[in-house]
Amino acid sequence: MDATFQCHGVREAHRNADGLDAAAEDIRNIGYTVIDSDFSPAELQTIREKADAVYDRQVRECGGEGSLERMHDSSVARCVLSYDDYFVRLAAHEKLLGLVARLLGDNFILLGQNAIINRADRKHDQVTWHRDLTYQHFVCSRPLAISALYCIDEFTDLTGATTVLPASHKEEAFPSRGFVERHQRVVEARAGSIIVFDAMLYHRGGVNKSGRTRLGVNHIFVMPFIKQQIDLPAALGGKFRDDPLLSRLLGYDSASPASAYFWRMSKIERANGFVAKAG
Ligand SMILES: O=C(O)CCC(=O)C(=O)O
Repeated sequence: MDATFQCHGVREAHRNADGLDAAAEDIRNIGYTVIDSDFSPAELQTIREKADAVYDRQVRECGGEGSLERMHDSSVARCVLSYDDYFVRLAAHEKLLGLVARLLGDNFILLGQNAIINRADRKHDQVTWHRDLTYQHFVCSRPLAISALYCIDEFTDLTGATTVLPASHKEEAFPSRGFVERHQRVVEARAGSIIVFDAMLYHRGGVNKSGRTRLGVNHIFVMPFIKQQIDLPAALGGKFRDDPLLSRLLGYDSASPASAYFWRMSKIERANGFVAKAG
């Protein structure tokens, strides 16, 4: 065996059953990995056009882009799936959800889905270091929240690829300037890739010097005791409630019951569902 893979004094070693396990191991250990969405160039183009259309609508809703700039929220189309059903396929991507389940278990919901429109030579508020669970300074032995940033365009140094601080999800405080300078990594990725990371990993968008727009669509999946950025069941007005996978993912099943009676009834319904399935 190659000496670089030999060890001594090791009683416990992690083994991966498949590629998703290996991706989950990357995220647990260094905080991030890159997987392929398998979206075609035509699908990526549709996503670009639809993200622009949602953003234009949101700009009009808020009284022009100047208002969004004043609230430091320009160049982001928020909660895109509540404006266009097409974005549901990004949130419910089978391979992605399989990876998230290896990290969070089966019961998780979508906290938010935002399109990050990084336009060439425009200032973007995502270019400063942050965690996706903002203002949080604790660490946890298991992941609580996983982010999935679709690279709709190629992510390179020139287009303003995402930069990460490996393993920073394991330390409470933001690291020193020297650590940032020594350890920051630019995550270059082909169009159609998904950068999947622990939402507590410090990261930032890059400055886009390519002359072309660089689009990303970010998702945050969380255990359901963490509340959604926007109340998706309310924003969707009941849409997708009858689809068992989407109902759970979009948070219909984790809204707090309105009374002790409804809490008990929801337990009974779940138990009946389980008995029915098991039988
Ligand atoms: O656009 C990027 O590269 C980073 C996006 C980001 O930081 C975010 O959505 O939280």
